[in-house]
Amino acid sequence: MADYDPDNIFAKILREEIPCMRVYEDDETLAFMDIMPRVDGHLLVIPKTPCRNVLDATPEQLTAVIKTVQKMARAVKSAFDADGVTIQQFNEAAGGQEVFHLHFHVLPRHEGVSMRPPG
Ligand code: D5M
Repeated sequence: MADYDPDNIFAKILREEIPCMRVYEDDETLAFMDIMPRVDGHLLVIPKTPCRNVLDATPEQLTAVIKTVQKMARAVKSAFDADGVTIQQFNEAAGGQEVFHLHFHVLPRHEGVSMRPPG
């Protein structure tokens, strides 16, 4: 298992070294808007403590993050009057992960509307 890089982008966001559009935080987690949104309202949820991905996460980190994911999923479904919500999560480069701090994508979805391509 690769190490946690304390200089990854989300660690810098947590240290407020780079800005983000914060939508929610509590003692253990932070939610902010994705800088490359694949649908309107696309946000990310991360733990405040170092964690590379699900493969490295403690039960406490997973519990805290999934509780915030559920809160955010309900919030964006209501705020964007969505028909559903996609929750995505990637682990390691081969699994599609690009930023190596645990994060879940929360995407409000509307019937018949596709996600925009990445990038
Ligand atoms: O993709 C990482 C996700 O993180 C991708 O959707 C873009 C997003 N991203 C990258 N940098 C930022 C900043 N600075 N703010 C907000 N969102 C960001 P994944 O493949 O899940 O690792």
